[in-house]
Amino acid sequence: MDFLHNRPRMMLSALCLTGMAMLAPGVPATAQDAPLLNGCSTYVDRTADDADRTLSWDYAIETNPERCIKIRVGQTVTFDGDLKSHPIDAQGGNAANPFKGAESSTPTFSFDKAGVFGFVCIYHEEMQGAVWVVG
Ligand SMILES: [Cu+2]
Repeated sequence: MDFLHNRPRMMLSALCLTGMAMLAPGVPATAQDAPLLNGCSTYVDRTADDADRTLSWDYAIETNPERCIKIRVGQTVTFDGDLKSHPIDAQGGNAANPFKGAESSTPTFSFDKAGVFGFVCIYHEEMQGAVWVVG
């Protein structure tokens, strides 16, 4: 009888341990699953300190794998191209998108929060992509 009485408590302990493992401290969800945004599902990894984080910003970006780029918090992405002909704006993803309202003001964007941030050319919707920022 005592054995049966103790069983629910043992099961509860097992559930608690499972829950703690799932919360894995220090690993944000964004570091695990590539986000789907603006046709991006796989991302070129440019998280290394010496990686090239400059995109050729012209019509060819439509088929350039670099339009889906993965970086780390604190890194920047530079758009090398004619920002007057191809002004940049935000398109989807997490809030506080650095591309929001950018237009042709700056070619270099800083990312100080983890998440995914979509971008698009205001004149050509096929020019779009996403920056996946991991912690
Ligand atoms: Cu354009």
